[in-house]
Amino acid sequence: MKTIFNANHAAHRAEYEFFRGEKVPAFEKPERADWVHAAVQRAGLGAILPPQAHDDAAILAVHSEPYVRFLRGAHAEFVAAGGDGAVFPSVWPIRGMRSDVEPTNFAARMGLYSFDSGSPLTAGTWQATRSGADCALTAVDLLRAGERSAFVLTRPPGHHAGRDFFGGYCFLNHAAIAAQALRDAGCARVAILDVDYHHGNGTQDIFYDRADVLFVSIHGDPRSEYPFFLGHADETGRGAGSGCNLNLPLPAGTTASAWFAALDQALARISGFKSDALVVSLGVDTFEGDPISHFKLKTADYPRMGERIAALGLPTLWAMEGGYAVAEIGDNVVGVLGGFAARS
Ligand code: SP5
Ligand code: ZN
Repeated sequence: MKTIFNANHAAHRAEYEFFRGEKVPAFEKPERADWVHAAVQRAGLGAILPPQAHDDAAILAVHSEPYVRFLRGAHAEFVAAGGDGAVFPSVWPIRGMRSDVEPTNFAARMGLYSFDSGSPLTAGTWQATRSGADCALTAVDLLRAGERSAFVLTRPPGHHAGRDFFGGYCFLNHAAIAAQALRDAGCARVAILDVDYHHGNGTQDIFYDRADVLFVSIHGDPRSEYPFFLGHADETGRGAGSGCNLNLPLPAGTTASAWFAALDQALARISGFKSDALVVSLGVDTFEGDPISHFKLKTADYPRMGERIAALGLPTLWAMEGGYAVAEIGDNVVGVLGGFAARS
């Protein structure tokens, strides 16, 4: 399996994030991608390639133009107004307020286009996530050329970013960009499987009304786990997309047996959808040693995850999402990909 590596990932680098009003060291840090890169090399998974440049059209197919314009210029705007370091939102348009009028005030626009204060926007955030989109689109090109799978190794992650908002360390939704690009390349139906510990609220947001893209997510129950306000089992899609969204929330403390039972349910739904391709949002924050998550998967469980997913027999694009602070994320990611490659 080929890996498309975002060598610009470290342009996004924040010292701190806010957690319950406290400044804490950032969990989503550059070492994460370096650990995974080293593990890919160590395991001999396959060639590691740079991305090819792609224009903005594929990004604008899933994100709104005002959001992309804001994101691209946000940090420079902050600096021009005298700011330095990372910028965080501080005010949001809650229920009953207007989000249809873009304010001129910078702090107000930070809030309009975000949903949490835990996602530092830094000088290099745009460059890093924009290169991540190029990696995702390069992986789509590889599948179009006949590869059975490709791995997008990038950070910051993407699955919490919606059509017009960032949050959860995510800015552009690389998995969604890839899924839409596969559709535009001629796949009639595309399935997205999100195995990150956290519900992929951004991806769900983007495809919730759509019958051509199935979204399936296994995650910590949002009653107690981030992102809290989406990811419940009764969210099944809307309008034409009714029945094309499946959430499988599991309680904190879930171990491998229950997690893999949910995976079987997820795979049965994907198999019935008869898609032409699969995009996997691959977060390994389901690991028992993850510092911010509460599932109990062990390193030995990850190859089995890849093997089960391979049984779908679909061309598969893997996009790197979460998994934090421990070097095991490299072995866990490569475990999944190696398990998949061994069975396909
Ligand atoms: C892509 C992804 O996995 N995003 C996750 C965003 C989670 N944001 C909330 C972070 C909460 C940090 N909790 C610190 C607990 C320390 N014991
Ligand atoms: Zn996560």
